[in-house]
Amino acid sequence: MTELSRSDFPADFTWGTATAAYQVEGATTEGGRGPSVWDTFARTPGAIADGTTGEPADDHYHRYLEDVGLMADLGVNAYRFSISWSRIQPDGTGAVNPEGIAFYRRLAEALVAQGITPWATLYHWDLPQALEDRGGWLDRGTAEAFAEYARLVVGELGDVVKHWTTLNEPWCSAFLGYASGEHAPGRHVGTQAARAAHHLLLAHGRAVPLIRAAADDLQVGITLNLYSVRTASDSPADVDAARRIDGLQNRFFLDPVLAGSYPVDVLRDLGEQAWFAEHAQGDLATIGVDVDFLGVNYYSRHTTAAGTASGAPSANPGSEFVQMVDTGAPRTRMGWEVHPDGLVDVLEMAAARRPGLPLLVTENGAAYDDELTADGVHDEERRAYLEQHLAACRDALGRGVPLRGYFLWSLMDNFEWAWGYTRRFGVVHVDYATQRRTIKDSGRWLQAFLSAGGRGARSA
Ligand code: IFM
Repeated sequence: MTELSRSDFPADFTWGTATAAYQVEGATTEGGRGPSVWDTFARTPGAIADGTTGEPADDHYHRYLEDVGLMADLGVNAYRFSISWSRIQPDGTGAVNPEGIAFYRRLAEALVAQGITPWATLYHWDLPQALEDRGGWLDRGTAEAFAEYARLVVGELGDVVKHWTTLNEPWCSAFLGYASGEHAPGRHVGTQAARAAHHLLLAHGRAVPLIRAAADDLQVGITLNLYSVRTASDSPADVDAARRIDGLQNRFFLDPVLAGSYPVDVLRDLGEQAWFAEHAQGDLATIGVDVDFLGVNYYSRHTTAAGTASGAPSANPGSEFVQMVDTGAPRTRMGWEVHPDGLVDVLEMAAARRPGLPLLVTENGAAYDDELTADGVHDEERRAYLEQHLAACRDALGRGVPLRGYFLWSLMDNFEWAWGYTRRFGVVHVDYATQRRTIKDSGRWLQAFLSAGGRGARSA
């Protein structure tokens, strides 16, 4: 890898860190916040590896000024955070809770004061529990409720927050939430989880025009988690396994959002053709609404071979037809293989769908165990992961991909969903007993990388 420099990237490149509300905020019963599906799920015995919840997480709700200070210290020019729907509408519908809005206004204004551009995500998996009680994402009405929530939030904050993402990783919301049940709300409806995915995408499509109507200088997009998928061999069975995974993981979301259609082969794999013909086809124009950017979250590559068809179904309905092949690549503490080239693959995959559409890596990062010593927090593997993936971003730019920014996951260690606090992704270490923050070696490396060649402009 040739030496990496900030000057390899455009001067107006967005350099950010990312978090999500339930993973960092804590204060789950303060400020008028109502319960979300994650509050309920995390209290379910056995749901979370270490038996913890998002309380108090990083106490970001109270410590956001310190955290904004850390971002300024790192030298980033953007912060991607999410808004907790149940802070804004405690039961998912009705009037805005002024205390919820006030928190996000304080946060956004503190960011702007430091020259850090706020990038808000409206939905990062924490559905108000009251909406789940009415069917959650399996109910079409949730899409309408989301559109109204989006309209209200952007109407309140659109003067200070100019960059809006509707959804984060709808694949996870739908398939981890409603098929495998590894995530809230922990349901197991099998292939019908695809209907939840459709309602999520409909929510996105309904919200975009309402967001745009709030002000004429807003940028709006959606974030998808994409995987580079390789077949283990050219055998027809292995190639078909790759088709299945690429279909459900990537094309099932990219195609409706960017190309106006659902992939027919995936609907066939799922046995959901009839439901989609009756309930979804008419929504494709709504879902395919123009966006200003696409956010891409990338962590790993899948190398796939044909399965035995007798394996246990998992998050991917139909995954019994697929086996994941161990390529021998190093793995992170999540068990995810490290393949920086896969980031180029997914960016090119997205760029091919709608040429010219600005792309941002809205998440990329790695969980590793840190080494704590008297002189700091050492995490060479995370630093190397970051450097390798930034090099992949540079390669993607060199190949003509319209990449406009990179957000590192994550600013700081936080509640890693079903893994609780047992997995650390931060470039800032959090001592959960004291809430003390310490910039890790990876964060120091990022700081040095960003400061060489100047701080750069606030992101456009
Ligand atoms: O922590 C999550 C984040 O909330 C969504 N994308 C993947 C991250 C790591 O698992």
